[in-house]
Amino acid sequence: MSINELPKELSHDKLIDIYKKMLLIREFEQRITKDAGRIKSPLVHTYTGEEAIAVGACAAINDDDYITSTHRGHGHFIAKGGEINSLMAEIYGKEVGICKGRGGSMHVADFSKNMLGANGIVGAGPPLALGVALASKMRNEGKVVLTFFGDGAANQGMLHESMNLAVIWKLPVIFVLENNMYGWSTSVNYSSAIKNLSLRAQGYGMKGITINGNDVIEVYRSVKEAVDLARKGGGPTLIECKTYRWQGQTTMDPDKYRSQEEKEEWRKKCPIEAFKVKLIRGEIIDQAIIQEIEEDTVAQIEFSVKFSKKSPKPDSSTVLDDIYKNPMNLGGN
Ligand SMILES: Cc1ncc(C[n+]2csc(CCOP(=O)(O)OP(=O)(O)O)c2C)c(N)n1
Ligand SMILES: [Mg+2]
Repeated sequence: MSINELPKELSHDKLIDIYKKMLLIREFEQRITKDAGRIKSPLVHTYTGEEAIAVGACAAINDDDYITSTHRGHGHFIAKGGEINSLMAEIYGKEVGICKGRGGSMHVADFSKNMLGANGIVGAGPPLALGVALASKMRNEGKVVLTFFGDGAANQGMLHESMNLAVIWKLPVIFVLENNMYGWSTSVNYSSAIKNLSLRAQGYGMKGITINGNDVIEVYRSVKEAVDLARKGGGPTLIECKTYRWQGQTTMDPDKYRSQEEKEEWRKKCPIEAFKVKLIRGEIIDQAIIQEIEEDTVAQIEFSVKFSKKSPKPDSSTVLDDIYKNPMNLGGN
């Protein structure tokens, strides 16, 4: 494999940044998994095994473009440039968390990065993305919106209403379907009669493609093409990324509904290992750089854990802050 197989427009530094972000997501979540019993945030969903999708997709957009996330949102947050101390502190429920410890794992958002939020309601991201894309179009801002959602969400009515409206209004939305083969314990083979969910785009007159979601470069290239089309006023694209979640649905899930063979088969298709091989063959990194990146990643995460543990919880007197405009007068305006 030669460097030509890596996109020419991606600089040496950008390729390393992609690798670092994938590794940061992986190590961040493995660290949370270790502490799962002590973390107060209810239902922590890890993105382990799916890192190439968020990182590849976010590499194809600008800092001022938008994303909407899912209940499995840490990877999207980090991929969009979110800072890990405030993410970790949020998951630990601390005042210095990105949402002041009120949101927890399933509701992380960073408006300063145009990361518009994880979402506990399956399928709720796409309609929000639609509104943001409509605003961008009406203001002539030229910004695009990536909306991530799962194979389970692919069966939600609001996703289909969103896809239809996005096409007829030619909105700059890219629908990024993370098909990890399961919606909780339900196999996609049971919940859908078609093999490739991207086929559904045809019903709305939209381009739809199915790609290898474990290949960060394939994700980048596909999203880039869709983004270029959307910026030119060509409307939305549906990109189905086939992948697999390595852990249970949540860190509390005993995960008895999937066979050991299936899990092992997918672990062999690790997106980070696959990209590492490409980078080594392309002479972008070597063993010394890999070790340096790994050590730095672990150090960043350990710092974020220490920072989170020693930071104070929100004061109980602030429990109604940011919920009601006037907490002492609930009936007022
Ligand atoms: C509207 C709604 N229905 C059901 C749930 C419960 N629920 C949480 S995650 C999940 C599975 C979602 O599967 P998928 O969209 O494939 O995303 P994945 O978890 O695989 O990333 C379900 C059913 C929910 N949170 N919201
Ligand atoms: Mg799924």
